[in-house]
Amino acid sequence: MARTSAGPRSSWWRSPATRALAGLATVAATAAVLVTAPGADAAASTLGAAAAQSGRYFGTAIAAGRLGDSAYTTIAAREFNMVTPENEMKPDATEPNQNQFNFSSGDQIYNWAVSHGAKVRGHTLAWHAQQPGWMQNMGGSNLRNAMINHIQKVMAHYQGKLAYWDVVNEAFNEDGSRRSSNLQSTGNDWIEVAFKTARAADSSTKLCYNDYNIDNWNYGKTQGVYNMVRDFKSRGVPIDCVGLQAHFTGGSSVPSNLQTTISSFAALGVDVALTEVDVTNSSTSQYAALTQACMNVARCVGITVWGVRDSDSWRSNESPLLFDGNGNKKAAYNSVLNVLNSGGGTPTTTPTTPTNPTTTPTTTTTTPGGGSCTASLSAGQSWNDRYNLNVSVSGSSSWTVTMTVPSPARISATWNINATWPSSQVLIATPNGNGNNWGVTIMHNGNRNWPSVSCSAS
Ligand code: 9MR
Repeated sequence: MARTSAGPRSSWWRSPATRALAGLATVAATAAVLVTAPGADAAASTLGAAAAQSGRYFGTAIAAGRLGDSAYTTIAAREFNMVTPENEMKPDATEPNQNQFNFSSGDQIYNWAVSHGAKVRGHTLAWHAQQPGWMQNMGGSNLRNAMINHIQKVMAHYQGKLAYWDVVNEAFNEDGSRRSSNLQSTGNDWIEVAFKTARAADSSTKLCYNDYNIDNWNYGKTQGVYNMVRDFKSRGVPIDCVGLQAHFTGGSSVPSNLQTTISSFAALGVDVALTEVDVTNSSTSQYAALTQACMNVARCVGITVWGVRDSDSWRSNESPLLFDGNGNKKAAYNSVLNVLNSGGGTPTTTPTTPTNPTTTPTTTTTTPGGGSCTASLSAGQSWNDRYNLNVSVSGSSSWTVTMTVPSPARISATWNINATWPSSQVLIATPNGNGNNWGVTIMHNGNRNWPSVSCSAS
């Protein structure tokens, strides 16, 4: 962290254009060094310094309870220039009793971070989980007002100090609809109220929406969040950034279209960050791929891993971080460092609309009554127990698709259709007024054969 703590530490804070120019300057300077001083080490040797070369940050989650562990703090201070409190700025920590605030653990982390040259990312103000007991039992206008008061008071305490705030966390279902919660029950506008309250409370910090499983562009939840951000930007609701948690643990892995997701969000005019990264068994190829995906998008501002050593991880049994339990650098550390040192580019394409499925493994067309339609399937994200399929219907806009999954597989979720269920293996889908691209989640229960589909136009 020494390299980035000298002088004004604002490199990752600059505009993309400025950062791009700085990147060119870095290349020029590096070339000059190589000519005049052969053998000089042009590559940065820590994650934070390497990321700073392209104007980005590299961060970690920090737990207050571990700040007394010198092995932990030595690594954290050396490697990272952004810090997210793992639990200490969540509502149950900061407002344990209504309107009585406790910032002791949050401040401990904040003070440790800034004294070691790191910035801080606040996490999180409004969330269905980790609410204090008094809030869990609330609803209606009492809860709405309590949420507003919480945001105002917590942001006032940290006014002017934090680089980013996760204003709202994890508010969507896997199918792209809103997650039901006491906050959602106060009205669908609760998220925009949270962001407007946050902007009024502290205009100096960047306001983020943060969620998991929004890494795969062809996924209902990703599209749900994307549509919300697009809507907010079009209506002037203040939002500055989107955090892709990027937990590639518990059976998920880095999707091949991660860069498309990042660049698509960025094209809406928000910063994008990978905010809680971990990868099962620290796959070097997956760590390199996610780092490269961020580096390839100018507005991907940084990457945060969700803990320092494997033993610090919420999923320590998957050994998903960059340092082992003894604090040694793992192979994945080097793969990330190498990609960071290779420099950042800009995306060649910045898609602004969802990509359509590119493969059509199953297509069936029927033409009753003269109309015709075609249903095309393509694979979406998959996990150990389930997978998603995207469906695109072309031809008539008045269609009925019948999908039959092979027993014992079952369809567990759908998005963007009106659905009826003649049996647990059969889905009948009709348009819900939201276009012709939709999808399903299938629990395969051991049978991974594709479902059959037929399309009927009327
Ligand atoms: O890592 C956090 C763990 O210590 C807590 O017990 C848990 C409780 O909800 O939250 C973990 O952090 C979560 C983060 O705040 C939001 N995204 C998912 C993270 C992992 O569960």
